[in-house]
Amino acid sequence: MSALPVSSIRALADLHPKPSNLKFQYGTAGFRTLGSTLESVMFRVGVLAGLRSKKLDGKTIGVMDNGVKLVDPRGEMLEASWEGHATVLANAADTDAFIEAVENLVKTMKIDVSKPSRVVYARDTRPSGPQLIASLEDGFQAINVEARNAGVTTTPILHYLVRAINTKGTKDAYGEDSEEGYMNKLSSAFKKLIAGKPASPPLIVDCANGVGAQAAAELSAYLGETLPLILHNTATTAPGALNNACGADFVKTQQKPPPSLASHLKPGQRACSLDGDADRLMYYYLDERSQFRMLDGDKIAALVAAFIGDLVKAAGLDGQVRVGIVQTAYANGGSTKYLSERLPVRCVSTGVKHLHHAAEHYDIGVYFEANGHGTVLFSPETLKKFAEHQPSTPAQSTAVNHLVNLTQLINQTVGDALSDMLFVEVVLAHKSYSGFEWDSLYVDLPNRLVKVVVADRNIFKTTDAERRLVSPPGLQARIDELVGKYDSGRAFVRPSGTEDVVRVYAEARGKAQADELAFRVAGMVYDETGGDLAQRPVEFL
Ligand code: 16G
Repeated sequence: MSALPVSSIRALADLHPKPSNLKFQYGTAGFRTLGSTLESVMFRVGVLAGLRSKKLDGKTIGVMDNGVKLVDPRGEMLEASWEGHATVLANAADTDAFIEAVENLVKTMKIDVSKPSRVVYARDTRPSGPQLIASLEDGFQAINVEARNAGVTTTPILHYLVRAINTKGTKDAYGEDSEEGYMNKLSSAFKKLIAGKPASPPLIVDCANGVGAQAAAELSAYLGETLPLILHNTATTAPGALNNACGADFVKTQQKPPPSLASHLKPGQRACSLDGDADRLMYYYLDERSQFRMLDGDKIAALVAAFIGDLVKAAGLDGQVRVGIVQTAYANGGSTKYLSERLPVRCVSTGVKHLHHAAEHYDIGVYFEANGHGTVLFSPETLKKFAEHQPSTPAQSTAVNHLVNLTQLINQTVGDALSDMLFVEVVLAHKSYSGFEWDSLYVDLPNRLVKVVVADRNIFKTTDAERRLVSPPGLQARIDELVGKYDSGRAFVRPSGTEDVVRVYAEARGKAQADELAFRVAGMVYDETGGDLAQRPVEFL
């Protein structure tokens, strides 16, 4: 077993010292902090990615600079146990401490450092990208990683690439390992799925001034006339434009379209917003009275899950292929009711990794967060069933073909706004739905999300997929008592995984009641932390 190249690690680590006043944490979506403070983290992630690859016998690992995320060989998010290792490495105070942490990791994880290590990495369009990538590349160099630069691309495309690289030439080959391969795979599946359907009117796509703009433009060229896309907010190089008054998060939290679309959106026309890194999707339209109607992750789940369920039945696979849904506590009660009357539904903690893992337990697992992040997973056995199924009628044969094409259309590695957008368009075309019919599948309960700035969010501990508090003691009972007074009332409190705040969600039969419930619970949360009522720092999302 050869040894760690300590002197090379030392020389390069010295170039990327950790700022002494900062503490980093590999959280729900990687390391998230300002790009300007991430240089040392990038370097260390480069080393860590190399070690992870060595541990997995030279399989290719992905690294995305955006939030700094690692991607495991099947294109999934980094295995949870390694999040802790990432945090330890990132927080080592100086070069000596870092080398010691690396040596510890190698020892405890029994990593054979003589194994090869391979990484594919990409960045988004933010100006901090090139400098961060240079630090990452130093990390690769420090332990001799065979690194492939995938350039500027979206997070979901990087996830796709990782899986494509690792499955190349095997029976599980996922697609050609290039951005063109991704575009080809999605667009050709889309064309097969909508063959014979009337042409769709153009779709407005708000690209959040992020990297999705580039990918959407490329995809649009592959789709041609089959789906005319009108791209907006494509200013990827304008400083400060990313997600500013546009993008999926803006639409979801403000419950209105980006102001930049105001003069373009006509009543009835479909529009959607990607988020900055193109892993979340929100649809919306203006009704005949020009009222904004939002079709969020819950509505997407309802639309696509029912479609898949119907195809499975039509294919004659009912009873053999189990379709299930995974949501979080943020799913609107209206959607949960609608879905659970049709299919099994599970609720898990917030964060894609929780949804993804739960979805793997179904033959076909549909998962979406209300915020528009989600996808569909087909188990390997299900793919085999599709391949071996002997349809007894032409209708069954068509349905199986559609299912197979869906497995090609859907990015099964992670939520992918562009892939999800194509999927939605397929279902709308098959059902001849406009936004209105889609929206009418169920009615959302009015809801309100509030965030509370507290002294220490760590005193808030939850159970039951974050739906109930176990700490601070007694608070949940008081919330329950209050919620009981509201018609269709529901509320929960959880500490954010990405910000130093506690979030309060409430829903009720009427809008005023949902607002009131959210504020009263937020007040309880704030009082609990011993705040001054007069200066209660409650902000709205
Ligand atoms: C991250 C998660 C997202 C989750 C959000 C919750 C991933 C890739 N992203 O953005 O799924 O909804 O955090 O944020 O896992 P919060 O904990 O601050 O409410």
